[in-house]
Amino acid sequence: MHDDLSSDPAGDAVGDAPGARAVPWWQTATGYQVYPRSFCDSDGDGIGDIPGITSKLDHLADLGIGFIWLSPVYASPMADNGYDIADYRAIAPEFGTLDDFDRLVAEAKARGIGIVMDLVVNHSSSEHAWFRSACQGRDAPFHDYYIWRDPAPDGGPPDGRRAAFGGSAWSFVAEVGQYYLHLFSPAQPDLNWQNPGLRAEIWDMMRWWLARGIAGFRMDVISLIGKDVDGGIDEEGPYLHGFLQEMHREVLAGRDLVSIGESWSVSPETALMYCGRDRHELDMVFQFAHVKEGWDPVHGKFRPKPFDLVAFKRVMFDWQAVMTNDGWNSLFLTNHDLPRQVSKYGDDGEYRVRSAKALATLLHLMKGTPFVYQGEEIGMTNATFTAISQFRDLEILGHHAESVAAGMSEAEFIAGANVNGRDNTRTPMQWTDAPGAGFTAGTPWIDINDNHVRINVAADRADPDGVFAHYRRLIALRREKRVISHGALTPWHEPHPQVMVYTRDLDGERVTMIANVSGEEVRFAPDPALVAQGVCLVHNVAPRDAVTSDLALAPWEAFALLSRADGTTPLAA
Ligand code: TEU
Repeated sequence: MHDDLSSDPAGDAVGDAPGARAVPWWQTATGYQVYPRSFCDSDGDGIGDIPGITSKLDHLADLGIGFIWLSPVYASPMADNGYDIADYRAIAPEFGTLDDFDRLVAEAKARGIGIVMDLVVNHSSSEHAWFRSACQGRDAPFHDYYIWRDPAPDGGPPDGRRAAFGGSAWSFVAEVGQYYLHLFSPAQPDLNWQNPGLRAEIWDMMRWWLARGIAGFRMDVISLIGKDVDGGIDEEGPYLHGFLQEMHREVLAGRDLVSIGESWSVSPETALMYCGRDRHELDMVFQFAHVKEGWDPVHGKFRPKPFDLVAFKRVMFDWQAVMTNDGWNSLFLTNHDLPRQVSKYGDDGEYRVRSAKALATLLHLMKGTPFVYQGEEIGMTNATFTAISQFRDLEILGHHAESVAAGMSEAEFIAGANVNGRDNTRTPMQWTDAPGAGFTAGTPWIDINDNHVRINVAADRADPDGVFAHYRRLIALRREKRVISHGALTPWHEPHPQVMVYTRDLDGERVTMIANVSGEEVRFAPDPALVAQGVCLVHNVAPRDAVTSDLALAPWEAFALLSRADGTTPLAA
């Protein structure tokens, strides 16, 4: 949290450089998201598990990350791969045991890596004991832990709310004679945050995980918890910030941890309400404005829009501007709900390696905490499924039925799912070129990408110019150079349709980042104020020791130059 100035996710304080202002550890650390089902299967059942994660910690320690965001590992019927929790204090048997979890925390800590748990508390699973009880009748002990409303006069749902994964957001329970609210799927009933007993249970559960030594929480769809059901406001409702402040008082305050809220509705106007210094709520939010730029405004994600660099820059730079003096940005292009970034924003063909590095460079040198999604560090690509039977995601399957019923062709839907669908990042991690990709000795729960014979951790790490080596460099730069973690960001050449440019300045040092975000060579004349001599910090084509007034940028070329503010070479880089 902001008020804690210690500096190590694993809990053993590491001092800052003498004279430097102490900063929270998560401001110089890079996060890494593990999607347990698809990371590493230690027992051959085709499903990744916790011992599998522990066995790969050296890979992550070599990468240099500071913490793992662990997608849910709790007991769950897995309707939404664990984002439907049946018991908040138990581990799903297919993922392992609490002992396995404690071992993961300890082994990670020994490598300076913290474990950040996914907190999914807008809703539980319909198999949670609370919900089973709640369905027994209006007087049942946990009935009020969920959101119930009477049928409309015609017996139908109380209102027209649609669920994120298709269909009405209300389902009827005959024993109760009422509908319950589920903003995602019927298997994910929304919890009633108005009930103080429910909130107390959640605070207690969070403290229970913190006592096991975790480093913080990523909070699933947290901007939905303050909803005003009858007022029809779900996102960023009137109770949201009161609940987050209560959470801070009850659980987060005074502890050395990181808190990251997921919000699909947060805007530059509301961002500081979550993570402003004086708010005492969260450390940062995941925002999705740049993601939604890639969706059709009417038909949504399954009818993708071509990438528009100018719009992308506008979103990213707006968010940088809002957090100039307060709050903190999260930086990511992908996660388990999004396509692979090299396929979505880069070129997963001829320039796969180079464009993967360019995207990493332009993202990781901004101000904020970067997140790497498993496989991104070797440039893994989207899946290319050809039949609906290959998909596993309930969002894709739910919308398939609705879209086809609304007249979209099967082929168009599958093409859209291959561009923007959630299964793209859920195909198994590609460790080796072996059958099973080093992920499993059994039959994987979802098809492995055929390109694992070429694209895999063993091959990429054996290459000194591989994607992994580039990420490793970027992650080390953030830890080591204060101008990268904390320097002020200035955007340049915002209307340029192919090139992204920004500078970072701190204490007389300047980093200039220039990236050609296209597969063509670009002749580019930087603003005279950018012309400088310097030391190349990172590059993906050839080192450069200057920004000249006339640059010929190779396709997807990206580099960063460290200079003094007056444009001369620093004495020591
Ligand atoms: O995602 C929130 C969310 O809103 C997404 O489901 C989003 O709507 C979709 O991906 C884009 O169309 C979180 C989790 O990250 C996701 O995996 C869960 O399915 C969801 O919450 C429900 O818990």
